[in-house]
Amino acid sequence: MAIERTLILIKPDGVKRQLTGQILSRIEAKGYEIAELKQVSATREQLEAHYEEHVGKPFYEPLVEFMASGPLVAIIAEGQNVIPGFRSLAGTTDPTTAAPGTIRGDLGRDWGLKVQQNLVHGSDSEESAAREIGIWFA
Ligand code: RTP
Ligand code: MG
Repeated sequence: MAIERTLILIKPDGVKRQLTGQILSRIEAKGYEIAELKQVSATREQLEAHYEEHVGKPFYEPLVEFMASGPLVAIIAEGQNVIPGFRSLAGTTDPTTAAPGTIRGDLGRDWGLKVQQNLVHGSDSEESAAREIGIWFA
């Protein structure tokens, strides 16, 4: 069991819907430590770097536009196995089918919203976490 750091983003839908507090509560209730936290308006450069693995996919442009549509909250969280642990707390990508008990499953809404509006991002590996922390907390 390793103490890890992960990069979490509360996406613009989460901030707009005033779910920041609830999402932070779930992270803290799990026992993860909030090492850094700030609200930011993402630049196009940050988003292009953050989503470089998705360049060219059909959802890339709408995703980058959505992520630039309002402020987001960037967080570095620390804890035992926090990288897979937070992804499990977040739930699967599509909020309409994410399991109950997860952030996306409990709080994600099916109002004809697109799949990109799934409230949170969490790094998917140690390598991604190091890279993404460098983008948002340079
Ligand atoms: P994330 O990176 O945000 O933690 O989410 P994830 O690993 O579950 O999903 P990923 O495959 O990395 O995709 C990144 C984000 O792109 C949007 N997306 N839209 N088919 C689609 O329209 C589609 N697929 C993915 C979501 O916002 C997803 O979180
Ligand atoms: Mg991902």
